[in-house]
Amino acid sequence: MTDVLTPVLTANWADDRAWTLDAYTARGGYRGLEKALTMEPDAIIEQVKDAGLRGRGGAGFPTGMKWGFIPQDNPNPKYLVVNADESEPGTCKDIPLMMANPHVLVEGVIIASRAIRANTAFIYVRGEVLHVIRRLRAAVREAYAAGHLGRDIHGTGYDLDLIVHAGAGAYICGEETALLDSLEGRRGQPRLRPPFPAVAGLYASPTVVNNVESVASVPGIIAGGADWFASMGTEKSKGHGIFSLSGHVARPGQYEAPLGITLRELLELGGGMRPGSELKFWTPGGSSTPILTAEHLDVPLDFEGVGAAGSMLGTRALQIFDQTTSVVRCVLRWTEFYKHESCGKCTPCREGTWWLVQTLRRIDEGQGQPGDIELLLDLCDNILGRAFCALGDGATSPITSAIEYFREEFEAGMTTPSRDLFPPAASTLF
Ligand code: L3W
Repeated sequence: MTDVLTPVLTANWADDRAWTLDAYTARGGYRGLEKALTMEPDAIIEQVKDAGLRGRGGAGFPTGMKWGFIPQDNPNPKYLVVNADESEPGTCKDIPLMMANPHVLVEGVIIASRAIRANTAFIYVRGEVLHVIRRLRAAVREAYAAGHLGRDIHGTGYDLDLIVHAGAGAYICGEETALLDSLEGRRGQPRLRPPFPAVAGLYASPTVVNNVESVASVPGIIAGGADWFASMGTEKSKGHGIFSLSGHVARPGQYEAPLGITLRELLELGGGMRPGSELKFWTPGGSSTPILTAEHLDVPLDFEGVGAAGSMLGTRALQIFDQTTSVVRCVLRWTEFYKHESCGKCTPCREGTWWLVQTLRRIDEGQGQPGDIELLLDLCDNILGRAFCALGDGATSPITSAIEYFREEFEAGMTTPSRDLFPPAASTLF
């Protein structure tokens, strides 16, 4: 596996006013669109399939295949919806990408919309990130003024309107069907799948929902070719991806690298652990993915490699924790988040996350009761696969994996508060 960075989406982040149309175009931006406008929509889909692009929002579903599911014989309008509701704990790639390089997303939206024959597209952004919303809207205005959006784009007869929609700040709205409910003006709660959005999505019409980074990867594929994209990464996990290093590392930040790079290699690029810090545990893709430990430093960070290690690549949000961190307290914090964000639609998630917090809290306070570890595992077992959407499953991942690797810390919580074992003052994170 190569150890070099592959800056594509991040290449211009340090440029002067990188977010403007002029700066983006000066670096070759909108060349992919120029090419895509000369291609048949199906040829665009084929190129994305050939590139092997897989969804960058967590699940890794093949992007071109998803576009190919859009039934073109359905008389309803087709829609593209970009999921920009980034909120998985530790995940911080889409927001900096949209701030620094909004036009690569806008360009990707136009190409993807043309491929699926949509005339209306939406970017659904977290309501809290006002600065991102303003920046995206400014980029969209510039794109309209340049003729990249609107009626008869560059004389091709293709029309596209792009709307930047602000959500109201709920983690559940990052779940694709809850997002669609919210976009329709209702309270965001997940819908039963199937039907998948590709068949019946926004306003019951065929809809592609893609993550920001997935869509932003498309201009490069069209301009550079499927072979160029597929030359990076591994056999089944192709291309470049943004890896977000946070926590006890010397230089936290975004590192764009081929899929399949390892945490060991990324840590080298990020200056290693902080002085005095030793790696204790980490998440490969945000808190919904089972934690891993120092044993897993050489696991290839691709969908297959992380899966074989018992976790998920997820959003490549690598949260790094050292020996001063209480795994119990950390898992409690995450579980409080899931309890707070549970939409309440299904009982296993709504009630289960509440019980998980109660149980974890007493272990954290050194007041755990005999059988509490088994109780936690039983609660997780009753949520996993029984919740309405992935939020419930995700909430169990840090708990079951933390018990697998650090059971003794949970056992210690029968008598000793984790603040005594891991004094908060000793940690730079909590
Ligand atoms: C048509 C079929 N479409 C699947 C589509 C489906 C969706 C995509 C993936 O959860 C994960 C979750 C989080 N016909 C289809 C089909 N599709 N079969 O493919 O679907 P799925 O169900 O595998 O996953 P999901 O519901 O999209 C995403 C995990 O990602 N995650 C969350 C990250 C959070 C963020 C954020 O804050 N931005 O991304 C991190 O690990 O737990 O497991 O489009 O419609 N037969």
